[in-house]
Amino acid sequence: MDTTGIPHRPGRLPVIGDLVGSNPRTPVQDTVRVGREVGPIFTRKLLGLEIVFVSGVDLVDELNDEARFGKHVGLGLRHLRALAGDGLFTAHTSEPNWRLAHDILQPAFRQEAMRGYHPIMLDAARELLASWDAATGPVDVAADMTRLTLETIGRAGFGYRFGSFERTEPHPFVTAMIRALRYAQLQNIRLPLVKRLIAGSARQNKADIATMTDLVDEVIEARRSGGEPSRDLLGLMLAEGHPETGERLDPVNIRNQAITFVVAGHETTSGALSFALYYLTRHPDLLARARAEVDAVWGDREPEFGSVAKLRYVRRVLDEAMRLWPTAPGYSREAHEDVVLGGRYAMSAGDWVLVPLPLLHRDPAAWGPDAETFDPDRFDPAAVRKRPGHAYKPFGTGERACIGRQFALHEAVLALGLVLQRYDLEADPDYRLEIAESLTLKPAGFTLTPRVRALVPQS
Ligand code: MNH
Repeated sequence: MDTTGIPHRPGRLPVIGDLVGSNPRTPVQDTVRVGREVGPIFTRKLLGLEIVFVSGVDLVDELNDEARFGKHVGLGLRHLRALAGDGLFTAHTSEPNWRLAHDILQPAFRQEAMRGYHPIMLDAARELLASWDAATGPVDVAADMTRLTLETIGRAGFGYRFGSFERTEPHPFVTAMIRALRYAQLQNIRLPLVKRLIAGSARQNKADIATMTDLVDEVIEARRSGGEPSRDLLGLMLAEGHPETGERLDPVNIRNQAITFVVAGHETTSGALSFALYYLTRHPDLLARARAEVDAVWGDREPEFGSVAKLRYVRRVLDEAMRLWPTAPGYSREAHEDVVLGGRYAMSAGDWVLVPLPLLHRDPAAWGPDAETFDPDRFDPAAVRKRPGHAYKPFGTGERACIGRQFALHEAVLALGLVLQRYDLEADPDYRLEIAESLTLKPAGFTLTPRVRALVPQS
């Protein structure tokens, strides 16, 4: 798009653009730094690639208008198509398979469907608790939350156990997935050095994708040939047609969806849990309040389905953690037609911009002067009503918003509640938040020492 008149950081150089001061390992955090200086709309130019970022709540409100804009599959997503094809996350809205799969899978993600996943989620959470019970020292929080969420989506989606808590080395699928995701991300970096690196690992990438598709194909085949029929995601995809037309998903698309759900369905939730635990241990008063709620609502019992949504404060803690560090840190919007954004910035049909969520979520216009402080009370219903609706979008927007939102929230509130119910948590007071960026964000090197509480109150 025509970027004249859109601010950028001072000191842009010919050819390399804003490359000085940007780190390929921390693109999101770099963008946050730049946006604080020159937002609410700005560009960053890295070598030949100039990206427009829109982070102010009023402009984002316009971008979220589904009549004029829609999801853009570009940048972070385009190269993931090698892995996830026309799966829901990476499909173009114009591909018929997007709506077909969306309509077939939607029922599996309604709030009511969570009742069926609840015992499976509990089962995975019990493994986390068992491993923390046995821990004799600090545990790596992000690693263990990732074990938990991977087990949850594997079982709830496909009846498959990755065995994350029994392994010291990650499951081969996970190793392949992490490498393939990194490979896809590197494709966006135009440095000659990086290009050579990618060229050198093309064969490995092919093998990694094969590792993933082979496992998925095996699981599907086992189910097809006489496995127990089940109403999990896989069962639904194999058995159900479109609610109106009866049309079915084709086998390649089912495979793409399976890979999509594993990839999209665990790292984000894991990061959200990890950031929530980080902030709670930094704010003992808030931790005490969250735990008091768990004790009051659950007592010492294992929670049944209906009692999870009753943890209102625990939910707000997660909401607030995802405000400061939205673990899926952005989404892209593409103009359907020629438009003028904010009365000033001309976009032609097909032009696209990126919404960096950590900046939107800290826009003082919506969040006030103390936007950087962690305060779950921002998500009291009364406070929410006072804010513009588009100030908080951790699950994206419109028809392409996250289909797994209810799933993630049920899983995360359940897990955080169980951890608070069972443990006193000791954090390293010297730990300084460091954020690892891949497709998602996570606190790096954050450990906790969990100790089973002396007395879990009866209720
Ligand atoms: Mn999820 C899309 C964030 C958990 C499956 N997810 C999105 C988008 C965001 C997002 C943002 C929109 C991206 C875009 O516009 O390009 N998702 C999250 C977060 C969590 C999360 C922050 C946890 C916290 N997501 C989950 C879980 C699942 C899942 C759990 C599956 C079980 N997400 C998806 C799928 C899509 C998606 C599938 C694509 C939906 C579509 O476009 O139709």
